[in-house]
Amino acid sequence: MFESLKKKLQSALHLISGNSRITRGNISEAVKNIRRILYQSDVNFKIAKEITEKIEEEAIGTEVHVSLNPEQVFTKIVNDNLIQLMSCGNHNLILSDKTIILLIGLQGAGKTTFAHKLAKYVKDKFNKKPLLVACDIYRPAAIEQLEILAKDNGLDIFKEEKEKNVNKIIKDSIDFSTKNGNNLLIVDTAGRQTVDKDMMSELKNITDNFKITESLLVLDGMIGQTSVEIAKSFNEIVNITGVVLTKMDGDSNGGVALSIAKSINKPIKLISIGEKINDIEEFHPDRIANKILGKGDIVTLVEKIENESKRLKDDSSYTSKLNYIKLKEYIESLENIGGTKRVIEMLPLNDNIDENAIESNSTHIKKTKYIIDSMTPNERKCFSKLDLSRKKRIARGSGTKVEDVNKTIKLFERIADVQSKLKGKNMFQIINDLKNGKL
Ligand SMILES: Nc1nc2c(ncn2[C@@H]2O[C@H](COP(=O)(O)OP(=O)(O)O)[C@@H](O)[C@H]2O)c(=O)[nH]1
Ligand SMILES: [Mg+2]
Repeated sequence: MFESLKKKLQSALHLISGNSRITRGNISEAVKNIRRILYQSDVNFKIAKEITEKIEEEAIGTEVHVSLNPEQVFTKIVNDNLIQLMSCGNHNLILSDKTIILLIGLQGAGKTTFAHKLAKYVKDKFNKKPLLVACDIYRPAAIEQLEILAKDNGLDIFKEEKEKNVNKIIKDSIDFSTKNGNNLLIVDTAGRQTVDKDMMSELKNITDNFKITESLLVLDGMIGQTSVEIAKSFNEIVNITGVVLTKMDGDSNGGVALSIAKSINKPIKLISIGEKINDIEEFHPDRIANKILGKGDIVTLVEKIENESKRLKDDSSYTSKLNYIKLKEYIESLENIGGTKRVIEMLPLNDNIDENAIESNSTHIKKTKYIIDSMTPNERKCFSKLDLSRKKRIARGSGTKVEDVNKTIKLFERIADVQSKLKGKNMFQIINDLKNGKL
């Protein structure tokens, strides 16, 4: 996420390094660069001009304390301004006793996929019992798509395949939710290829007739500034309460995330970062600014890890010694968090990351799972030493090579070593200690 924006901005900020003071001269070039980078990233001309003027003005007026270097001070000014740019009202989801969330947007924006992620998110985080309501009645496959994804993820769904009146479906779904004990409705509406009158009047009709808690506009983060125009059109007809940006895992240049709030005066509430059910993140302007400026997003990482530790039921077993069963569970947790690459993205690493090393690491981690699956129950519990003949058998069974098995053993030993040094703490406790400043 934001990879190219991040790289470019960091090099602009480096222009300040080596100077003992911030002066009009040395910041003007950096600011010019930042403005150019923002244009290239699809930030609207006027917004880019305003924010960079503000950054320049603040930087010139800043006295640099002797213990800080000008680059740090300048980075802080850019950081504060990015946060301000993305901030707009309440970024949290509004929930009530009987919440109705309407998902609107063009076809292909990611509404249906997002509906499930949102349902899982409110279920896990707020203990809600969501009901997915199928209101895309025009595409025959749309209801089926919603239904399959709901079934895969154990989510409740309401559909009326023959009904052609969307308001009637919503009314019936509300009645059904009362009987079924659902306290949050997620209404998946029909999109069109472009903004058109029929779609808008259908949406207006819904918002006129029901007490909608949140009307969330789902926008494809890959389509750049066009999304601002789309957002404006939707906002004129339906008073949207927030924005969801999807496909933020792709090569999006980040401009929409930076400028949509200022363009339409509505907050981004959530973002979608992939096609899997857990690929959903809250939108916190400060965390995003940190990410863009290469300071990582430790808070989101810790939250994801905490969710994972909740998911693993037998938490107490984690305090005991490492074995291969636990190693496999760690790996699965890592995958749920988003995989090695995403975890590294969330860490505050300033240096350029070696993409090839991450790739080979990820491949090995996948192999490790197959290798552990091919072990006998006793081997998994580390009750038997892995001699060459056992290694050969495991490699054959997992479709890997003996050297891969050796790599897995090394990985196991490294983790076990770190754990013993940290007095038998598991990785969740280590992260928690880090968060609480205990390590
Ligand atoms: N990579 C990626 N693909 C996504 C994301 N969200 C949705 N998609 C894909 O985008 C396509 C359209 O999504 P869909 O939910 O059917 O869009 P809808 O027409 O608005 O309901 C599907 O192929 C999804 O798998 C995302 O965050 N990342
Ligand atoms: Mg859909």
